Amino acid sequence: MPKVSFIKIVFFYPILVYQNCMDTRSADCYNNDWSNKVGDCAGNIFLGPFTLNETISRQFDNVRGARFGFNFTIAKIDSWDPNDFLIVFADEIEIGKFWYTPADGVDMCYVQYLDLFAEKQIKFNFPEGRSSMKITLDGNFDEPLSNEGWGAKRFILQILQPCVAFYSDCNFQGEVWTICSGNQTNHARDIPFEFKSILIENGIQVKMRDPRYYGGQTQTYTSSQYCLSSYQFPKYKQNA
Ligand SMILES: [Ca+2]
Ligand SMILES: [Ca+2]
Ligand SMILES: [Ca+2]
Repeated sequence: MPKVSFIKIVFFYPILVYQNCMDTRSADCYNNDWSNKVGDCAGNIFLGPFTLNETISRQFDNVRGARFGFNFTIAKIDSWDPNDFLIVFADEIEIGKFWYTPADGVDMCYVQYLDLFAEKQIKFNFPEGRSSMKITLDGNFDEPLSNEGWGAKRFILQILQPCVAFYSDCNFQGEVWTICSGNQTNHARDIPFEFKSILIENGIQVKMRDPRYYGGQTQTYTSSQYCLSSYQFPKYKQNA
């Protein structure tokens, strides 16, 4: 057995984190985390309508990535105004802003003003040090629901550039050290502390070996490790 230590991570991506309310009348559109308000536009259900400065949001925990994709279908109900928009946030970061013109849409439902469903695909970078995000849809209309409203459905969250997070304490606590797809060669040379827990998304393999641990055998982890007994690399050497 060669006397080397290494960490090697095999990333498979994109990783699907979440999808919800995908079909015309999906049962999971009802009473989910975004909103318990469900509208129906000519048989197509959606979350909403919401208006003025109402928001809907959902918290995602234990997600690690440097880059994400968020897709959803926006519904614009009963508006032909040029000054109304919807902003999408990931935590405090604005990741999308959507405006429509008075000519967008056709009247399909509710009162006689224009309605529209449109798919949106957002790709965005996210700070590597975070392990959760709150996605918020913030609708900006200046008139009440009797006049206009926003809705949304077909939510998909994917990790486009996944990361693995190593922690100095059990249960993902303490200091954090991150390796992301695309940067592992640079980062794996300087391991800063003993690992007590590792956050690993589905589909990622983390391989570690050190002559002093587990008889020098390679350990392969394919799911999160909540409390490792001990794994402190003295120094990194390139995989032999
Ligand atoms: Ca209006
Ligand atoms: Ca309408
Ligand atoms: Ca308006």
